[in-house]
Amino acid sequence: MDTNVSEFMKIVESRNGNEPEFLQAVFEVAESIIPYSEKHTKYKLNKVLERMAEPERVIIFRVPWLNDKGVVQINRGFRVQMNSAIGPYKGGLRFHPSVNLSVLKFLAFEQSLKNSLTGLPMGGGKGGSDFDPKGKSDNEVMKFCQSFMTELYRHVGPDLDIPAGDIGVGAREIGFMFGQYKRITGEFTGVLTGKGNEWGGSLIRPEATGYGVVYFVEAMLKLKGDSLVGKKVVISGSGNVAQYTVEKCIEKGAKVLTMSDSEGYIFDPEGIDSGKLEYIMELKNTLRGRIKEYAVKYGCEYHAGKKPWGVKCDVAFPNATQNELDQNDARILVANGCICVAEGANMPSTPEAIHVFEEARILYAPGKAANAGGVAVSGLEMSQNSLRYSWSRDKIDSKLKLIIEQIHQACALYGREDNEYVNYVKGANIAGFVKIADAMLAQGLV
Ligand code: NDP
Ligand code: 2IT
Repeated sequence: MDTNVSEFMKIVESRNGNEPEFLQAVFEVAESIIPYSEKHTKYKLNKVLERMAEPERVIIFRVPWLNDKGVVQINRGFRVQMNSAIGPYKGGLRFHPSVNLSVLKFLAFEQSLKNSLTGLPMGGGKGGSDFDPKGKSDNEVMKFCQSFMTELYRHVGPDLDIPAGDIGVGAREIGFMFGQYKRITGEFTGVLTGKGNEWGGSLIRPEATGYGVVYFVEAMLKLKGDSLVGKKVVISGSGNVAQYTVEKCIEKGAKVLTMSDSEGYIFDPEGIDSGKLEYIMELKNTLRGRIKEYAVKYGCEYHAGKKPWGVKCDVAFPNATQNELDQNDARILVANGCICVAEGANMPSTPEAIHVFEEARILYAPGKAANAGGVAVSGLEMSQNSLRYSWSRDKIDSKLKLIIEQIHQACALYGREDNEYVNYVKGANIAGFVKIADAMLAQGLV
């Protein structure tokens, strides 16, 4: 390891020793930024990366609520306000039993760089709770969301901090939280994104992350004179991001072979078509069922407790969660001829897996670049709320496509290592960093 990087990491580790996910995210960025700061010494002298690795503010709070049996439940709520150099804090809320400070700090750190890459004026934040919406009634989810917002409302606002969805937080949860915010403050404002279309939401926001990751892959393949037509695609997850990745892949002429959830994956050698996708959307979003039910309905393979990375493919989309694709999975993908990996999820590939992709020189797009479409359309939702107006589907989709293409160009600019190879990790980290760093330098020590 570069000695400057290890010196830097020693300091970060001494302050955050018990936060493995956060340290992993910071290390991945430090590997790109420390060598860059050695050449651009204003960043080094002013300790910009050290400052970025310390959240501006962390809020942790109790969330008490009553379940349907009248039994008292206690969860922990969080909001990490990471960086506001280029705009108000912006980023999703995650409701999942695995949520803790380390996970949310890694997500908020990544979010700051991702939001910078979009070119929109958004700082970085992330929040959530260890609450598990799975198996809860709508009434229980509403009670939890109301209690959560009863504390969170004092820390957020349309010019201060604008949360959105993430794992376990979709249209239903955003609705309940928006209603409670409005009731407490008496204001109808754009305090959350991912709202319903009838009450201030943006068209294309549900689709944006999935569509965006496919647009990013198209841009990478185009640089190689290739396209998605006829490509075999393997996808993990079956939530919001996975569903709209499938939809766009089908539209682009690719064949989607797998989807998964935390219990296993389905392998459909015929390909998931739009009719089957409609069934998955109903199954996951309305019935809140499990992906194995797809295998029963369509008579295909289901692999319990397994991940889909052993299925031979051209393009892989890890779209479920962090560290879901390890070194061994990466080796199998490469050995099976995979030419492109694009992360719909945040940090799904372990550092060792990333090194396998880099050594094999396949196309590899890190989450902060590839999945920025979701927060980009959240930014467009904020603009529409400020204008008190709403734009058409086509207008937003073309803005989304343009933003993704610009992120791809910025990655190619900073990440080109020779004529043939673009290191998208380095490109995304430096392009995201420079804009925030310059704003921090301009604003002084705050
Ligand atoms: P959803 O809650 O809609 O779906 C999550 C999916 O991932 C489900 O299929 C879920 O399976 C699976 N999953 C969750 N946790 C685990 C786990 N520990 N192990 C295996 N599978 C798991 O979330 P999203 O689709 O919104 O988010 C997916 C990823 O995309 C996350 O990393 C998120 O941070 C990232 N992302 C989301 C954006 C958005 O706009 N929503 C934007 C950018 C990135 P199960 O149902 O069994 O839990
Ligand atoms: O990880 C992410 O970019 C998101 N969950 C979306 C954040 C947002 O504010 O739309």
